[in-house]
Amino acid sequence: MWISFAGIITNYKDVKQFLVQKGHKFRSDTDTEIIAKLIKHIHGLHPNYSFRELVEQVIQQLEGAFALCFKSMHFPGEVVATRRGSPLLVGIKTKTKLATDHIPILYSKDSPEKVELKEHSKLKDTQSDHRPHGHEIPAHGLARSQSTSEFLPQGDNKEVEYFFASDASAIIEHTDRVIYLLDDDVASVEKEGVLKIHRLKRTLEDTHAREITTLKMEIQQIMKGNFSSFMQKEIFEQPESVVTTMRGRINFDSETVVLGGIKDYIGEIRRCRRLLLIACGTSYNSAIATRQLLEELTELPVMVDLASDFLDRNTPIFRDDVCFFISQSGETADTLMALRYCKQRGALIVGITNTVGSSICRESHCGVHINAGPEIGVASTKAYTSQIISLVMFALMVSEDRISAQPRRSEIIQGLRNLPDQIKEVLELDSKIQEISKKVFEKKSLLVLGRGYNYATCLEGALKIKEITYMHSEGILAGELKHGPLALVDKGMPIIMICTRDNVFVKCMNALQQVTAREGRPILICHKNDQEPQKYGSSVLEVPKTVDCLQGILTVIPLQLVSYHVAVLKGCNVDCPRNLAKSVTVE
Ligand code: UD2
Ligand code: MG
Repeated sequence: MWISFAGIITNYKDVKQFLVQKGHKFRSDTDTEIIAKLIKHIHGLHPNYSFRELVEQVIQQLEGAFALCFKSMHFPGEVVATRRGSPLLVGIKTKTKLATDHIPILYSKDSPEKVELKEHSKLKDTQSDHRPHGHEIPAHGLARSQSTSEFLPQGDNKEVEYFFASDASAIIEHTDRVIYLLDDDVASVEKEGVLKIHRLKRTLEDTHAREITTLKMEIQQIMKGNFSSFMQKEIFEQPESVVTTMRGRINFDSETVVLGGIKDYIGEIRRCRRLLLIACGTSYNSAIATRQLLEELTELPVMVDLASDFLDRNTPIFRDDVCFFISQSGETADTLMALRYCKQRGALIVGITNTVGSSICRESHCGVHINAGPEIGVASTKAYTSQIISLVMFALMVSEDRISAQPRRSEIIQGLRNLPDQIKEVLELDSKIQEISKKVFEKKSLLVLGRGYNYATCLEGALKIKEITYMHSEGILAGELKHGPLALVDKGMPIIMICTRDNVFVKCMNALQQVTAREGRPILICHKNDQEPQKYGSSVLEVPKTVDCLQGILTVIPLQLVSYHVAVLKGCNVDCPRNLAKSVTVE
């Protein structure tokens, strides 16, 4: 059995417990393995089930958000794929034209009843093992052969290839024709290469067919070009990606900002009780990066939460709350579950996503597409800077009618205008950063210190380093040094410290002196030509000065590059860090 899996199975413990009771042995602690063992278990009980029926049984037992693709030596030449809450598409490649641009949905009317895991003795009594196979009723009442055979390519060359992926960019080099599957669709490729899409139940809003879409994506746009990895390419794309995030939304001359996806809700947002920003990982860091500005310009209380912790706490949510859900893919399972929790309680749901048509986009009341372009590297880089810009634009839009905020707004808008050129300048530090990376890549650990607007950069820099270099790294708030972390500091401990001229500069210098007093020799990220902090650093990375609330965009890029170079020096796979892509093989 071969399974490719993305997502999260929330009832994994229960299913595993059941399977252990039934005598199954587990080799790993992954949710993928329980899926493989579960299908094996059901196959053992019902050897007559088709591959597709087995998968239908399996997904009825699973809770959570997932995309799954199955192959088995018991069913050679067949593939079954399905999704719920996570994206999945089928790419179709043929030599000749397809006869149709739709594939009808088949309803598995006579499918076996759901296997009861708890009292599985019952399931032996069900009729299902003896029922005739394949009572599939197409939506329009057509006979099965009639409707599905239309799907085959025309002409003599009936050769057809299928690709299963969660993102079109993974298959665009092979074909530009795809079908986007919906939740609980089960797609199966059977003998003779016929593709069928089944659903267990017919629902009212169902469309009875899935359209074959032709992608218009530019191949160059998503291929690596001259870069060695997608992550490197995406770091270097940032002068352009920040522009596409702002395009059509900011008028730099009239100093106005309009987010088309939010403008109708702005009145409601201004009247709300508080703003909540909920996300995971890098997206969470973008919320930390913009919280202070949101508080300043909206004058509302702003809560920032990690989605998993938010859910663990059963946080009270009110109808007059405005909840932001930030996610590059728009499919992050915890964030999506937090969204549903808040939506149920009547809050206004705002999505900040990079993926048009994603679950978060669809389930939110309104939102902003960050328009950073496809991000393929697993470690997020350009999406982070575009998320920050999107939230900054939101703050600017909400505060448009506050006269007292005009000078501040104007300063920020001009800062945004200059940002692309300043990012280019930061990227020129690349070879210097490569040299610095050579000094730290064999170390065990790397601390990243800063405070104020740069605190988010510390968190995000440390996350990048952990994620792709497997080195221990911690983002530490400089104000917390004396409450514990200072004990880590000595002359052997690698430290990066961010110290730019803003309202916490003096406090930062203070922390810097505490570090050097313990013989720490930090690598400094500071403003160009700023002598004062530089004398305390072992090496210095100078970045251009911008408005305090945008400075984090310029200070995070050197850390993205540090993580990239350290990963390359250590021989790590930059685009696919270990443990973070979920795919296992079970016999
Ligand atoms: C829209 C078009 C853009 C261009 C522009 C012209 C799309 C996707 N965007 O961009 O191509 O034509 O108008 O003015 O067609 N939304 C959510 N949740 C999210 C993100 C977005 O509900 O997480 C909604 C949003 O409220 C809006 C729609 O999706 O109704 C498009 O959002 P957008 O940010 O792409 O909107 P806009 O006006 O910048
Ligand atoms: Mg929506």
